Amino acid sequence: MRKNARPMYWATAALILVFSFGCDLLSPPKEPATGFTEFGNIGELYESYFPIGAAVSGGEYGTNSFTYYPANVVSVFSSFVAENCMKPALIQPEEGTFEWDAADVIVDAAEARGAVVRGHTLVWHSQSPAWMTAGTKEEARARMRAHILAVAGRYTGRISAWDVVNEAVTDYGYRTDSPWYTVYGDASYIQDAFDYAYEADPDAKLFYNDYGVVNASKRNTIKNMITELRLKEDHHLAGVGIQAHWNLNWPSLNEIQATIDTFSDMGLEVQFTELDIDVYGGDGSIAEKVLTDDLEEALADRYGEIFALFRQNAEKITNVTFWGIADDHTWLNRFWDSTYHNDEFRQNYPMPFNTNHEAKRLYMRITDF
Ligand code: 9MR
Repeated sequence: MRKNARPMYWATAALILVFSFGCDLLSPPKEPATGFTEFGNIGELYESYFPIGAAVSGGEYGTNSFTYYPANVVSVFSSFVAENCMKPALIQPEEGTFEWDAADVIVDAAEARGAVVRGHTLVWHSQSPAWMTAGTKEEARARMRAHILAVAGRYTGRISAWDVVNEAVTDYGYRTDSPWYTVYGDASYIQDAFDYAYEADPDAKLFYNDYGVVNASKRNTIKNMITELRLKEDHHLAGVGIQAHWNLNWPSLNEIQATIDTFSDMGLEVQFTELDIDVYGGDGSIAEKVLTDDLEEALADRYGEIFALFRQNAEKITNVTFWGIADDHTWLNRFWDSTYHNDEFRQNYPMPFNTNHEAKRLYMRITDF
């Protein structure tokens, strides 16, 4: 038995070796094959078109994008926006208690780089503390004014554009279940928000920001809201922020063009404020993907056609911002089927940099024109 044990051992070991080597060859790479460590500065390359921005963290939830990402990655952006820390629930969690640190980090870091800052957001139905809209309309109204004067007032002259009101409509009309709509009893809170933002910072461009704007019904609803509330004529509206949470197939370039033209024809600026391409199209039933060569190429084609369209419309577009920097930090890793899955993770690939913080092929494509 002992004599036979040795050949048996080697045969098994050899088999294991061959098997695992073969598996290595067959299994997909853990990281994309195409990570570019040298890349052009997209902010500079687009300087004559529009600023190129990224949503960042300033230390809230433990991450400061300016120290977390390599310096050569962060420095390609010419515009920054707070992904979370300027939202009402984070910046004024309790009445009169302001958490400025993370927001200050972002504004200071952006200025030190000569980048502009978008402010996001002053009035929203989500991430809004309950105390702010409690009680009577006049109480809520006074709190809204105090909030906007404090937040927009702190950064007067330092914010290029404020998302004054975020997501106030559905596809067909006002979002009547927003706590702001509820406590006011109508949509006039939107007018107040713009008036207070102008009072706080008359130099900032004041924006209405929303998702799904490329859908004809939502686009028309927003157009009707702007007209009905006389936001441009009487309340200092400068432009519409199109969030651009899109995917590989939707929306069509025609829909994007029609959306740009709709608001530009109203005399408004257009900004693409939260751009990302979801490779799952929001479908939770699709198994986690690997960033293969084909997927890199599909993303590069998609971003390539979108940025070509943006460049063609440069006179109407005044900012294009990615909703993040790299694939390791994106809300889309936890969002599918229209729901946040805080305890689950599915790697998505919407950002210009990969999880190793190398430029993806899409980055090379949109900087090659
Ligand atoms: O990316 C943000 C995520 O980290 C937050 O958990 C989430 C809370 O609602 O908000 C995300 O940002 C949203 C933005 O503020 C408004 N448009 C939709 C964005 C993605 O949900």
